Amino acid sequence: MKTRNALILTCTLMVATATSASAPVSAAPGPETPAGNSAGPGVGFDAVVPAPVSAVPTPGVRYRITHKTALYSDAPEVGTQFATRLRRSTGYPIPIVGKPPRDGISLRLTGGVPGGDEAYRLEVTARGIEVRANRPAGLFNGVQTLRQLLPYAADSDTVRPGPWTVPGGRITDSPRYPYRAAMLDVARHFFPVAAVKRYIDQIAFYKINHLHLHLSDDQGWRIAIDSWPRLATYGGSTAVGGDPGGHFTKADYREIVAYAGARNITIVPEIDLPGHTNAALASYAELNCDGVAPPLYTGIEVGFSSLCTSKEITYTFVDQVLGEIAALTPGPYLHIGGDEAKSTEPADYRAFMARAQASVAGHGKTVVGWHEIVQAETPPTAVAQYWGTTQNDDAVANAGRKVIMSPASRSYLDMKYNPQTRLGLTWAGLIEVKDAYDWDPGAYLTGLPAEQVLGVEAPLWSETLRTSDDIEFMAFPRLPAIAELGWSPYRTHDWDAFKRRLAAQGPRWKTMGVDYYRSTQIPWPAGS
Ligand code: TNX
Repeated sequence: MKTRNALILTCTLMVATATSASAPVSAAPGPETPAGNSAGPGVGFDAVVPAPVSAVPTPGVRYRITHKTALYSDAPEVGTQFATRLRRSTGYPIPIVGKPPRDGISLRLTGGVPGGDEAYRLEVTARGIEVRANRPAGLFNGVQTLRQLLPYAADSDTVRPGPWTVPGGRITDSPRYPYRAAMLDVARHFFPVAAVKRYIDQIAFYKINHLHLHLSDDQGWRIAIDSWPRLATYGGSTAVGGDPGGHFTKADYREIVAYAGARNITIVPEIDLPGHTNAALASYAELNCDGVAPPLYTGIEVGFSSLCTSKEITYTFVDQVLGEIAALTPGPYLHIGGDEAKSTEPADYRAFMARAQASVAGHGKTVVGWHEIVQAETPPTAVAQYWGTTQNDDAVANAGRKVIMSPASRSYLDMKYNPQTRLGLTWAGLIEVKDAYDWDPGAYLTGLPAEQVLGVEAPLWSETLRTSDDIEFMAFPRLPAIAELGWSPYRTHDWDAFKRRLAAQGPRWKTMGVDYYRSTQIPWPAGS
């Protein structure tokens, strides 16, 4: 069988340069650790990912979280999450109090922080820690930074000895782009709610603020649709390789949306149209031009399926499905795929996409589509997601539409790191950490005006992935690289600095049980 691997063979072999581990460091910061700005190795102001806009340590100053430390928050959800986390690892009570404490942590919506809803200011003095923001999203982001200033053990699920020291200083921070996303393909293999929540926790730590869920494909339909129930019950019954299928009930989906929302993440649901639809075509014979339902599909070939663009029932189907998804989704975007419609004639593709986009608008949402969508007429608000392997695509660059940058040869988390990587594909090349990091989304696509870039996304396709361990191994450490491209000002872009900051994440992932790829490009601390 021809697979994607055979489709694009230009795969540059990156030779991973072995970097010797830096000075041995211990994961147990304490008074013996070097004095100055750091509460311990890898937890200083110079170890935060994504790099903040400005971080100024106060030499010699530190705050210590103790059994007396209390927490105040103007955003109850953000405060509760952080206090819960601290209680688990420190064993301290960390009471939530009604006004900013004298000795403690204050998360305050004071306004006046430059940089918008997601911006924050963080100040650590000997007396306490204060995060200020305009909106809860900013406080959430500030807390993620604060977590990286704490000793590694602070993210443990069990009580650890401490001490719980935070280096003194001030951080002022806000994002480069409003859209910073990860994508999870739950169609090729299904991942249950718990696995999606686990990934949400992991990506939120790096200030990712959108999770694109690829909910339907040839191999499976993963969301219950009341008006077309067989999509989920039959179309969702299998997966790649004959592995078990599954689908989200509407209650499951709402649970994911709420969980994500509490972590500053907007869900972007994708129903891939008009290709990548075998699961739907298998579920309902009337969606096929010949009226015959094909069998369910468990291979990884692409481009063979298409909805029947000449049948009116197809548009009823599309409108009802998108209507139900829109009703479940508080975020502004509906992703309608549009990629690799190799079995749809170009004219039919354009006509179909025009109507599908009208449906999206009719349900009050903004269209996102893979970049092929620019071949159809799009409303001015439509967003194209670039997934090409080159830096040249005039049709996308000149479309006058916002673009999400997810170039496959840089940001596809399902590409292997090296020829030996046990998971993943290679059609877009091998992607080592440096390849994932070392590009500029604002200047990557030739001719695309910088202001047209809405942000970045790191898609994770799941043809070869079955478990959370698999997800984590492919996403870490590349996801934080893409997250940094989305958040940090480009003037902070520096591979040598990044790899040191990234190295400091290793012990955190180890503490959290995240199964990451120990790239030889990164000087991981000993023992991580
Ligand atoms: C391309 S990128 C696809 C997916 C595959 C992926 C595998 C895009 C829009 N389509 O259907 O899962 O490659 O890497």
